[in-house]
Amino acid sequence: MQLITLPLSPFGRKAHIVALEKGLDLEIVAPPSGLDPSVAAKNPLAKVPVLALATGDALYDSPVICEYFDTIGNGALLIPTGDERWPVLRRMALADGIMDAAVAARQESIRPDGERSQAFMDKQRQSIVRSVDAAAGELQSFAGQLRLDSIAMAVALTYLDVRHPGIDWRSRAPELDRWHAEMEKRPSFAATKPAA
Ligand SMILES: N[C@@H](CCC(=O)N[C@@H](CS)C(=O)NCC(=O)O)C(=O)O
Repeated sequence: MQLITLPLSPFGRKAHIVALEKGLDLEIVAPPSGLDPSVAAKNPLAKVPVLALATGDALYDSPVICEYFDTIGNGALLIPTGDERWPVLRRMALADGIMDAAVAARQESIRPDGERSQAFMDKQRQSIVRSVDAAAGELQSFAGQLRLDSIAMAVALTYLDVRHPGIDWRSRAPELDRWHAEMEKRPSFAATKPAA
């Protein structure tokens, strides 16, 4: 299996961490950009990550890839079954939403002068801050167990550090900060740490 992703993509990192936690062998392939034809040929949305399967089929987007890894991999389920499933998926959506807003704000910030919208970037930043506060408010619900929600949230916070160092989420949420620091020590996180 090949995971086609970009080095700083938080969605790709989340999927890669899930594969490592589930003991799966994965080849990481980095296209020159998300718009590379090699990506669009497998995912018409032209976004990474894309999982290229040995059958020639491809899977996207990252929640689908993560659930696939959870299904075929070893060890405890990262997406539980039964009633516990839904809050885990909701919190993963919260973390993915932080990533979406952070990626959108970053892309807007590098548009040429005159084309950039401060209002758009402010809206994304407000969404990020509100969502970090919400995550901090329910930290006890996901801190205790390694699941898809905790993996996604830790990845989202690291992506903020890399792309939005001006968003001081740590002083807003010191307990989230302590938990995040422990998550980043896991071998799967250390092996996928984005270069600053
Ligand atoms: N919902 C998608 C989001 C993927 C996404 O936004 N990927 C970004 C990189 S972090 C991308 O490929 N952007 C390329 C583009 O928008 O042109 C997922 O979870 O996989």
